[in-house]
Amino acid sequence: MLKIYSLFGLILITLLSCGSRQAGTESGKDTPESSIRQLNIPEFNADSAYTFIEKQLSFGPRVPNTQAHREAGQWLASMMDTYADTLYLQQSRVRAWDGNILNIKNIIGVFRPDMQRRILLCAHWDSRPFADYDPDPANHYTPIDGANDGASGVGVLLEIARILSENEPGIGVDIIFFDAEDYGIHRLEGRSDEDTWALGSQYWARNPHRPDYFARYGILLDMVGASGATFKREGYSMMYAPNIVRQVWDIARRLGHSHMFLNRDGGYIIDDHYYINTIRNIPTINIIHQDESTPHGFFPEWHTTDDTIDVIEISTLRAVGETVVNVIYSE
Ligand code: AHN
Ligand code: ZN
Repeated sequence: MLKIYSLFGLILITLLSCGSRQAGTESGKDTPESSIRQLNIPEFNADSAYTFIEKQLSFGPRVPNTQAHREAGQWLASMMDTYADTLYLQQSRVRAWDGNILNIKNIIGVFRPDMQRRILLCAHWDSRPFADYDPDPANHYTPIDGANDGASGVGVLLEIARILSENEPGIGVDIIFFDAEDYGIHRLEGRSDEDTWALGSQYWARNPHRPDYFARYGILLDMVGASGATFKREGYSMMYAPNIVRQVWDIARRLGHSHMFLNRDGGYIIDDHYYINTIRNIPTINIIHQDESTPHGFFPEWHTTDDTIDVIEISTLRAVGETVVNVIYSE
């Protein structure tokens, strides 16, 4: 049924693009090749992405081993199940830095499993158990909503999953929502143990959903929804996947988003993409909001109780979503 629907969509797109080419000829206009191709790129609905963020927040902070986390995980899996051709749920237990054993669930949607050529898109779906950068010390062990830090990337990717279900891509696409990215060591522990972060992606990188899994490249979205967001060329992305950074930033520029996708080098961030690069050898970039004016280098509300829906701006979601959709449908 899904295949028939996709084929119908393809025919419809072909008819539409023929129609517009004729219109251009009739009016005597010389329609450039690029704008004909542009017509075939589906529209990213940023309002829909915003609604997906609100829904994630409605469960409460998505901290591993809590009821809100279980319920949010079930909802995300059911959404992915309606959009993807194949759903994989990867459940495991991992040991966190504080000794807690976390029940984690990576949620994986596969689009066009028939295709050998694939790309990987990912974000983390958990939220941080402690607001350790909150200006009020009373909040330093309070879980956060993670509207931008977590939910924004997932919201954009759920909207992209919806688009993929209605517009068959020319390449296989895998969307992974990683768990337990943000359970990293508390700031007040006074030591930086980098492997305490990104536990879900570390698990997946060592145990991919298919043993022989490979993708040509990957894109991680982290903190992609705040007002005034700026995305610099992140260090490990440039180390492992410089051509992908250039390709994505170039598409963003052509779409008019150069005020967000800056041609400047940012810092090196240990994040889910680090383990995909180093353990699975899939060149993967991180589109992540970096801000030099804050003490930690991220958006001002990072790891505070103020990372709520109020920090989210539709135009940021649109810029990132449009860019990734264009990357997918240019393949
Ligand atoms: C480190 O602070 C080592 N990594 C930050 C990765 C992160 C946290 N992304 C979102 N929250
Ligand atoms: Zn975080």
